[in-house]
Amino acid sequence: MNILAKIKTNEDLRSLPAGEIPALCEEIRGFLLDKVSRTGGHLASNLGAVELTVALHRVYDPFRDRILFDVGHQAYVHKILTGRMEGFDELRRMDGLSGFPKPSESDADPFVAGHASDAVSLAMGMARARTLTGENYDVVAVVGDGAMTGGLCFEGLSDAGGSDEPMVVILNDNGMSINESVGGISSMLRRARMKPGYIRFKQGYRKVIKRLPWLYLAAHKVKEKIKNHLLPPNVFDDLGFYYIGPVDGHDEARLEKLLRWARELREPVLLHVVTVKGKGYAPAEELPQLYHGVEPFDPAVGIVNGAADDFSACFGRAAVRLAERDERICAVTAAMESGTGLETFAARFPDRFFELGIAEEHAAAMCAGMARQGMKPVFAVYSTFLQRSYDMLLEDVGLMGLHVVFAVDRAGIVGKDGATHQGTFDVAFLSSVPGMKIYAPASYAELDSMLELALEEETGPTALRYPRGCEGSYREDHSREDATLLKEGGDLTIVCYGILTGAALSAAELLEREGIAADVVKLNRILPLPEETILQSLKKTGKLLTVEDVCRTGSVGSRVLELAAEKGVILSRVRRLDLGDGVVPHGDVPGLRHRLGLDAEGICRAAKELLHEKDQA
Ligand SMILES: Cc1ncc(C[n+]2csc(CCOP(=O)(O)OP(=O)(O)O)c2C)c(N)n1
Repeated sequence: MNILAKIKTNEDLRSLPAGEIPALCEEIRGFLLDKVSRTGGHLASNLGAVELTVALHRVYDPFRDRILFDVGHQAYVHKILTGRMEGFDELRRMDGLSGFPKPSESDADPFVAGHASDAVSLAMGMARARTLTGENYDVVAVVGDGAMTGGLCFEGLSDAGGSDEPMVVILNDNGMSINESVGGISSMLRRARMKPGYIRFKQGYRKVIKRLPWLYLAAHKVKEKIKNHLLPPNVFDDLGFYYIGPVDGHDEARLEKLLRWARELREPVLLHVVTVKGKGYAPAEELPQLYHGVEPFDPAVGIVNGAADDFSACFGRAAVRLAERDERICAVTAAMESGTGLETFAARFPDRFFELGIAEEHAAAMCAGMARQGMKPVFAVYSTFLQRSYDMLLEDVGLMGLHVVFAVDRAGIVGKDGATHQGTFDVAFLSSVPGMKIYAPASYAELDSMLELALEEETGPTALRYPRGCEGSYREDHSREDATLLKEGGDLTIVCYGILTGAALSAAELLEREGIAADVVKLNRILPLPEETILQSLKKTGKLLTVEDVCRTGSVGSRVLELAAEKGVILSRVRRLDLGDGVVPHGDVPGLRHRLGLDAEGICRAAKELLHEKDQA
């Protein structure tokens, strides 16, 4: 680490002799592999973006200029080069360095990032602000070919291309999203990458033009004609961008030159950079999807794939089982095929599997179209990314009362990806969709049979929310009841659902040892609320403790309070254990639950506090 250790400031990096840059890039790769293999994190994307990020930091000043990494999972090198190298020992750990850009961590991070396809819009806003205030800084958006499959990205590109705002969009094209990039945009990029005739022409052209710069303007028009002839129509040109590329994204010196040129053009420029995801670590180059996001592993051995069973895998199995007997069942994903456990479904029913790219809005609307024509679509999607589909949930699915099933994976606290990825808002927004039903499986058995219920017995929009990872101590199956009184006691009512059921039961046992008897009411379905079971218990105890891993607004706890008020059930004491405003930082899931009081100990403590409070009634 001789060179990297010397880079303390952006000035140090800029003044490094060009001859030392390849060695610096190798050191950065070594550092990334060493650290990320210990902590876990996004590996392959960062290995592929080393030269690009170094070039960006030699051309731009990350503290003055605004460099926006789309998604932001590929910003590790940016963190290393902006004074956060030391933090990598605690990457993604509680109170440690975030795995995504975070302005509270550094002024070099202009925005909280984590959801795809927004960087061009953000950059456009910043470019306009610059024009309006007359300030002087450059704006750059780095967007992967995966992120470019998102509709929002094209809204931004359309606006930017039609404006005269100087800005540079760098398309980091590695042919991969988490899995292979899909759709027409990715085919277009593939064709652009594969046009050697044009690249050869451009190389020759560049040599000539270098010697005769006065020829540039006249030659540019001719070049555009030749380019249009040799290349298929380029959507970026058509949108109004000055398109440069495709170029080798691992040739740092060349990237620097092109970035300087792009900056000087003072118009919207799209620089198309071709990189290799996982570059420099053979196993990651070979299987970039496996090394996209990793748990700790031994780099000498590589990832040994002994994936543990989890809710996603269980969902995938159930979907296959049900699709075997009903040809109308289709599975839909927005770029999360492996994450949502749909690999077997995709292989078994290729005609009924639809991977749409990072296109959650399209996915929800597309499912509505399918359902309208008699199919049974299941959209498997992470809770946090389903936020993108809210309007389609309301308009296209809800108002039409269509039978679309939403398999809402990663609901609740997801852990190390942090605030942008926590699934804390789904209960609130799903509850406002007309006609929506929400199931909350707490075990694999419940997920399996609730998916069956959702597909075979429900009719309108139906969601199942389940967490990241494995089932806990609760393994039962009460899917056929709306709510279940799991434990009986007269002192207070604990209302729980989903993965926190185990903790609520353990808390009730801890309370029992102290002579406190709690009713534990488990909701198997949280929308509509199973009113009868809840009211029965509340009438008996008059004291309510709700336990859930969602934001308070629109929570089950809030709805239970409304229910009690409407039905005239007087509660003397109330406590809602939840995630407040829904913003939960990164960290390991058990650690976060402990800190937030959502483990057995915390629930027990809350129950005791509740019982010792003065009566409200
Ligand atoms: C709205 C949204 N949907 C899904 C994701 C999950 N996701 C994170 S990275 C990624 C792939 C991004 O691919 P690309 O932009 O090409 O970057 P690469 O990792 O290939 O460098 C996906 C689908 C997300 N972050 N945001």
